[in-house]
Amino acid sequence: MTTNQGVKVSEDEHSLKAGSRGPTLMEDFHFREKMTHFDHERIPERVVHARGFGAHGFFQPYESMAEYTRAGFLQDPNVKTPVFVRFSTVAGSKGSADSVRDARGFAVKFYTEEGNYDLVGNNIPVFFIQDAIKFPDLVHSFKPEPHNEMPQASTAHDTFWDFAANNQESAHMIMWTMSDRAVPRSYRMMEGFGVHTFRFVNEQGRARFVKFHWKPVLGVHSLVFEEALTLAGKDPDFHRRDLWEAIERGDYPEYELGVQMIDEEEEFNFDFDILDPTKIWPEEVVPVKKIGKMTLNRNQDNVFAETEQVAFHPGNVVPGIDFSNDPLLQGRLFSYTDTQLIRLGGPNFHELPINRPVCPFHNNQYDGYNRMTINKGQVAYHKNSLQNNDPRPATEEEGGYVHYQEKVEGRKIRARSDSFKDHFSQAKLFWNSMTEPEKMHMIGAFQFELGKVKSKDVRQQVVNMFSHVDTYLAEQIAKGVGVTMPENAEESKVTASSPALSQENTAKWPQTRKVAILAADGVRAEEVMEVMKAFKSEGVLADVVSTHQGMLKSETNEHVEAHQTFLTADSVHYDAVFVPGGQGSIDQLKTEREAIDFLRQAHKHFKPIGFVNEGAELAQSAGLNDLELEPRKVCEQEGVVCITNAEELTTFNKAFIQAIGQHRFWNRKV
Ligand code: HDE
Repeated sequence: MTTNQGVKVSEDEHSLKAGSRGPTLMEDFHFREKMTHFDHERIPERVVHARGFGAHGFFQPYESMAEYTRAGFLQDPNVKTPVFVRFSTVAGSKGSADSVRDARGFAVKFYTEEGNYDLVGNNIPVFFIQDAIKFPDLVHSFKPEPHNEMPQASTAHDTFWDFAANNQESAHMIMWTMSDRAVPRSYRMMEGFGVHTFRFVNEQGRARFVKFHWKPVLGVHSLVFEEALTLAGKDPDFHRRDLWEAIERGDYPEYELGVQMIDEEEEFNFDFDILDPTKIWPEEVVPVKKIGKMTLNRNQDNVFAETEQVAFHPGNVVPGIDFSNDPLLQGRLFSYTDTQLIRLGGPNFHELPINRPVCPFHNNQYDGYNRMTINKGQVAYHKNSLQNNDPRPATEEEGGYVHYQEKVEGRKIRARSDSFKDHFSQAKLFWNSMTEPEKMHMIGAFQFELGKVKSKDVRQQVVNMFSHVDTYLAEQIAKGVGVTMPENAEESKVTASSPALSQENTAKWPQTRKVAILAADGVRAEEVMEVMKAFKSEGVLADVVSTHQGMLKSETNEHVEAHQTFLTADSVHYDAVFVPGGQGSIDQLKTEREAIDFLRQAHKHFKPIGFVNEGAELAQSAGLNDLELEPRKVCEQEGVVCITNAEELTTFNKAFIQAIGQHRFWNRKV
């Protein structure tokens, strides 16, 4: 151990004192240095997206995209580009819970050979507002209210909904934030979207409009809201833990990069404005072309140095990727550097290890707080003769970034295009695309969020607003929050739907799902072992949860290890529950309230449940049978897999693992 000056430290337990019971001495430079550094350990948290977590990985294209873009990292399927991803919530402070209802940030930094490219997206493809000048207002409305700083990490309060009702361009995004998308099961099971329209520009200078998508290989899956609320208390780190552990295990999260492209000539061929960030390009109208895959395969070494100090900026682009005139994007191009200046204390944050490009970089920018580069030489200006005009700009052929020469003309005016004025058609498209259970979740979300709003007038305004989207939805919200439907309410006439918007149409896999095995002394060991073996071969994870940790004694005196207890684990930590047989085990579990609650909750949250032999008796004690007296009635319910004869365990394993892959059984009556 040394001081920051490199002097070896001989003692780090006691400050220097005048006598062992005397006062501390000013000359204790080691104490002063240690304490001063500690006093300055915090930097301002991000004004939005404060709570986040990152991981390293790489991106590899499937094929050359030369026809569409000259971006170097999209040319050669053999080239792997390193990436750093930071996932985040938006509204909460740095110490808030992971599982709250919110949009999630999905920001990717590609360290390309041509410089850093940042795709700073969200898990929702649209945004609340259409013009960046309204961003401070939006954020002030959803952050805790200024007079009492409540509530934390939640839009369930008056000011947010007051903003929504008085800025109705937010309608579409609110539909998404009230949907299951806002309570993801895992960062590994979320889509990502660039949101804005960007441009791809190829070698010949031809441009196309482009939107970016990340599609998780594991599919898109969510928590139920009650689970998210419980997790906020039981495990505020739920999402970061899930990501960290998956990478540690070698279950590397993968996301395919997709692009939607529109030719410049087709810009006006749609019934929405393609520059409007409150609109999607429905995938059924403009297909998503999958062009590559990102794999996250390395956890960060130090969260502060990486997650906290990483500085994203939508303006970090490389040749071949350019901007559009989306007024939200244009404003973001200013905001990100500006915020880093205050957050990271000066203009040299690009020199921090996590932000440094992997290619060489040089220019005439000098000095400033925390300058790390030691620039050499006499000259710091362009053009010069003293240094042979070095560094000099690169030509386009040499890879110099040349902005796309879009022709622009117009009067200076503070206004929004009329083509941005339809706020309800795509909100309705989203509603039409949901399955019944998804719609029910949304109604519940609206009733919860708006139910927390104290102003009846604001609640009424919101119902009036959503009556322009869908009558049934608005009626249900009105009913839940004690206001009335407006007279002459007129819902959107849109009847189309976009199946790609429903999570029910997503990929479904059992891999990396977590199962709780409920057991106690007397459990039938071979059932546990055999099922666990089958889980392992399918990449399903399992913990034995019991009344105590350590070894359980099985029916036949073998040992089964309990990894968790009913105190350390909760059903919300798991995707499924398995109850093996063994009369002794079941008889004991029947008397344990926590075991009963565990099972009841998993059932209520629509999770797959497996019972083997006597295991099903626990369902009876948990009341899963709708007060039916027949214990095996539960086995007829959706997503409940049972077996009576231990001989048939292979059949059980197959059916149960398939059910685990289904994620949830929304049509189960609970
Ligand atoms: Fe951001 N946003 N944003 N944003 N944003 C920030 O930059 C801003 C918007 C997004 O993990 C800030 O470094 C404005 C849309 C992510 O570090 C700030 C507007 C989308 C992250 C900022 C938007 C995003 C941020 C705060 C409206 C989805 C976290 C701290 C014009 C496409 C990045 C920071 C990370 C962070 C400004 C709207 C995504 C203040 C002005 C739309 C993922 O600069």
